[in-house]
Amino acid sequence: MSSKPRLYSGMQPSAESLQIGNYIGALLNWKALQQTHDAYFSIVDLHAITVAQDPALLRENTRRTAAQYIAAGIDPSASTLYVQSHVPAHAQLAWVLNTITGFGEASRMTQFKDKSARQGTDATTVGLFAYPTLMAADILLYDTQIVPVGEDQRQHVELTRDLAERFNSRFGPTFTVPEVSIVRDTAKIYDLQNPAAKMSKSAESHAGVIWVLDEPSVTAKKIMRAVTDADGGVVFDRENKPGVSNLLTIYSVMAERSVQSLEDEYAGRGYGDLKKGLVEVVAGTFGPIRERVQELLGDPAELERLLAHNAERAASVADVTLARAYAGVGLLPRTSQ
Ligand code: ATP
Ligand code: LTN
Repeated sequence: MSSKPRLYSGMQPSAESLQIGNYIGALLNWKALQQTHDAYFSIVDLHAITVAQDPALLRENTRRTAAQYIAAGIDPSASTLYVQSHVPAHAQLAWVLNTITGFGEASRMTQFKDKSARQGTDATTVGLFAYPTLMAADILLYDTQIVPVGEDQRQHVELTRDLAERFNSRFGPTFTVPEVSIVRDTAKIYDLQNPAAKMSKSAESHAGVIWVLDEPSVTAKKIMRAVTDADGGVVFDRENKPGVSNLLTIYSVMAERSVQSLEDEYAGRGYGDLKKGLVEVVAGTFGPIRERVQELLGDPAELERLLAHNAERAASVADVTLARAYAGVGLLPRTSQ
């Protein structure tokens, strides 16, 4: 086993393209963490089907999500990047965890409360209710020590800790109790048309969303039309100049430069110049990523071979933990014939 701490995170294959907020808030962070951790990243397709999905699109978005993560710097030979449904142990352990999870406990999950309130009782499935126990299975199967997630997922990781402790005390030491690591200091990116709202894949209008896979001319138009203010000064001031501050944040992360150096460079030059500079920087970063994504998607057999290889690596760890959990609760092992 690697001496690096074990890390686990996941993302849903819920769109054709990632948006720049995913790139800055999640991907860059994972790319850095994979250097210092034994990292497992899964594309959580079983979680995605807890809300209705078009089957052909889900398959395509799963490939595209994998391709974008690889193209953007997740190294599939250093990190175990795989598709959740390729490792059956996830669904198997989730079932066992369902049997030690209280109905009231699961009912208190705020993501479930929000999503089910939005969808109504008829569209709310048992699968959506069990979303957190499947996530707990993801984490516990790999003896995970660290789970980097956004604040919205904290409650799910805390449930995972409770379930691990409960299982261990009832059935003997089986699971590593993971630590949650909230990704705080990564920049939050706002919608270009509405800098009060977080940029998001599921935004109602796409006019203020920068997609990783958009044509550079489309991205350029969106940046040139980004909402700013009447003041004209290129100065970071989140409160009074949210639009300009958001552009400066994106520019600073993408160009690996300080906001101060950008303020100095663009002092007295106006927003048009700042936007043009940002267009170039975004095109410079996303251009090669888009090309690499096209290459990877152009050879689906190779991409699938790579994912299958990583799923095997994941399964060899997950199966050992599952066997321990099955034995713990008293399931009779099937002996070989
Ligand atoms: P959805 O609209 O479907 O909720 P999303 O684009 O908001 O999707 P998620 O799939 O919920 O993003 O999150 C994936 C990862 O990207 C998470 O780690 C999240 O913290 C990060 N992320 C998403 N949007 C932003 C943003 N605007 N700024 C910074 N990080 C973000
Ligand atoms: N629910 C998470 C995705 C996710 C995950 C995980 C994150 C599924 N399984 C295990 C960390 C660890 C989300 O919506 N961001």
